[in-house]
Amino acid sequence: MPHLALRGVRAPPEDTVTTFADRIGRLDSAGHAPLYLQLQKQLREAIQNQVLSPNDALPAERDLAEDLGVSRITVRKALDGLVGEGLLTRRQGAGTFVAARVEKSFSKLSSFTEDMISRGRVPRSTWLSRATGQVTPEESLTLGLSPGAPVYRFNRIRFADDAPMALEYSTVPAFCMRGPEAVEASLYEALEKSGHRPARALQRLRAVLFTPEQADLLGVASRDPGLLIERRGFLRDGRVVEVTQSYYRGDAYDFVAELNAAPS
Ligand code: 16G
Repeated sequence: MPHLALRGVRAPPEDTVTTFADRIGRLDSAGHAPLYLQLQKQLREAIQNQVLSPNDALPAERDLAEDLGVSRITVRKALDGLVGEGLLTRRQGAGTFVAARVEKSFSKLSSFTEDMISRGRVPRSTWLSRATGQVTPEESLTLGLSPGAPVYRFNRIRFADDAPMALEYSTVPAFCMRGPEAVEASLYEALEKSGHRPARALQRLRAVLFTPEQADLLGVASRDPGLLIERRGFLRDGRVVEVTQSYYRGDAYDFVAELNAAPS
């Protein structure tokens, strides 16, 4: 007798059906934090712990709201914030996805290490050099130091999950830390420990073509496009604590910024 059942097409048993809310964790409607902030936290953690992977689609806002038992406005507000941070991306007509390229907020004063960890990536660096030096006449203006003042220089290749992402050349005044060895995995961690993490920064972004030497270090082709961001970080009292030139791979990074219309 022919076997008529369709093989492999079987509804999963009731208790194995997991909704999106089960994957990211439910919200606590009795909790103190506003629901949109709770949702942002759950999504951030899901991305960081790789429960959600790059390019994963989020359910439609309406479905997500229903699944979580919150309003669509709450969902919209939570997602807007994470799009602004660069963790999620919206594709016209297709929905909201976990960002695959590194979408970095242009207005957030975060470190490379923090940026990668928040995306579930493992940051690492190799040293090109880590040395004590003196301010050049040209640098003295940007750093606000007298020519000849001692500085530390940190030149690194920055990796995420073993993929080279950026070249970084940082100079910090010597008053910021006890010596160049104070910086191990993260410059900002070292600055934070000594109470000199920048509280404000100015950034300039420019398109560049990688030189043969830079391309070699990053494992890309010579004259491939890159983004040069120069960051000048300041303490609250106005002293400059960092001048860094970061050369990011153009094929791996998007810089995003949220803009608000001036109040009328
Ligand atoms: C980021 C910063 C860079 C800073 C570095 C510290 C931009 C454009 N640049 O790459 O200025 O020096 O982080 O990272 O965001 P670390 O603490 O991981 O060493």
